[in-house]
Amino acid sequence: MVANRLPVRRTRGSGGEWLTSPGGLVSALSPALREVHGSWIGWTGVAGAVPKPFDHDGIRNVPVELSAREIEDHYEGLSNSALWPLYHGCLRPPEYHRHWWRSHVAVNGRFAQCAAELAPPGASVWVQDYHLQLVPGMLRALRPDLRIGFFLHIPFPPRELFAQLPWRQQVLEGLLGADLVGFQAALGARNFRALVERFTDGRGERGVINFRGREVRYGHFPISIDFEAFDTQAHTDAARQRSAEIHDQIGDGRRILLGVDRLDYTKGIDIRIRAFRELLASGAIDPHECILVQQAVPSREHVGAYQELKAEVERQVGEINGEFATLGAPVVHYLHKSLPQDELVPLYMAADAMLVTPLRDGMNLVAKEYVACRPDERGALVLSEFTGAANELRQALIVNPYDIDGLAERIRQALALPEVEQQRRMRAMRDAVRKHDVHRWARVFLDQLAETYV
Ligand code: GDG
Repeated sequence: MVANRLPVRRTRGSGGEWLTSPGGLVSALSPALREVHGSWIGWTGVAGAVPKPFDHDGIRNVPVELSAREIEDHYEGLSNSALWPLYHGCLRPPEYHRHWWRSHVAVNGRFAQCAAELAPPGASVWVQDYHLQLVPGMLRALRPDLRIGFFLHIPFPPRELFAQLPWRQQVLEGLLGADLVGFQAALGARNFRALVERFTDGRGERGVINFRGREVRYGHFPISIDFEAFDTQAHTDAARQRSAEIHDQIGDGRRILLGVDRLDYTKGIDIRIRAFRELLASGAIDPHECILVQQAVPSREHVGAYQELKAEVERQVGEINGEFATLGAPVVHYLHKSLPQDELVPLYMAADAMLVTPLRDGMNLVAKEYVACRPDERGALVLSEFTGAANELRQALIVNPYDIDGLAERIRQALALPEVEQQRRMRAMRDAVRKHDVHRWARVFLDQLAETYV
């Protein structure tokens, strides 16, 4: 496995102990990796010298070093200020700097070199996400014997946007080094084929691209969550009790709207708060009867666009509470921190309506986690049509988040949804996620990779 981050974090500084990171990717891929005594190559998240490879929880962790300069240029720069906004529909103007690109090439080269040295003959290597799109091509050049998979977790943009990337050909050729390239949605896969045909000498048929005498398969593999794990946790007494406590803390009978996101401009947090404010202002929602809890995990705090978003969201929260709160009873509870998993699950369980309103999102796991945490078959999901999850969770209240009136109306509907209707929709969505969980996602991708001809 080759990913930007290792599947472990250090508790405190460089002397702390390693803990497995929470998250679907780690829990989906770890069992398969353990079985074959595989290695996970990734960055530790801090600058400078890295520890030697070490075993943790049955997996060999192989840290890759990034200097402080490379974190600025490759990670915060090229990855998160060029590729991230470009791939998310240019919600912020991408910036292109040649020194960022040089650093990006160097870092991708280091990951590829590390994989080339480590992989046994004929092994399968699975590369993850937009930070490492050059790795498949580089690795193929070093180790033509390997079977290489690549999965992109974010949307793959259409030609009119991707074409602006000064290094479009290098990126496409990097991806074409893989035997199998996976996307979250069919649209991304179609964009990939069209771009390959426009900017490289690759030629496609359905699901296969012929590139310089090799066959590169591509397709969509919508990622999912560990349904069982969330569902099991939601059945525990501790989670039920905590969920009841949250209701008590918030006040008698008040309904809870919930948002859970990384604090990212793709997630539509500001739009959601604006729609909520309009509902309060028009009197459609009574501030004594309903509150919004917005959990916002700090993210990419050194990138300017993220600092601006944080300031804007905090301004909005201040304004709305200033206007509609009463002593001891805010209308928006804003948490800017990462909550432990055993706090997140009760929050999902307590929410009368979950607001998932990204302007663009590869999948959105939060939407799937919410339904997995509702064995009571209660609650309503308001879901942006611009998420990958909307392709599967058809019984959500689907919304165009750019339409503020439409969004406000959907929130109102969610709060008014009759119990039988909540149950009908929730049951169908839970079935969908239960069937297509993250284990199945990994299995389908790896099976298809195993069938590719090397
Ligand atoms: C990228 C793509 C794609 C959130 N707050 C807390 C917390 N979280 C966890 C959630 C969820 C994860 O973070 C967020 O996942 P998303 O899918 O919603 O979004 P991205 O971070 O943007 O992920 C996305 C995903 O990759 C996978 O391919 O779906 O489209 O953008 O799991 O639960 N977890 C804890 N405390 C929090 O406060 N423990």
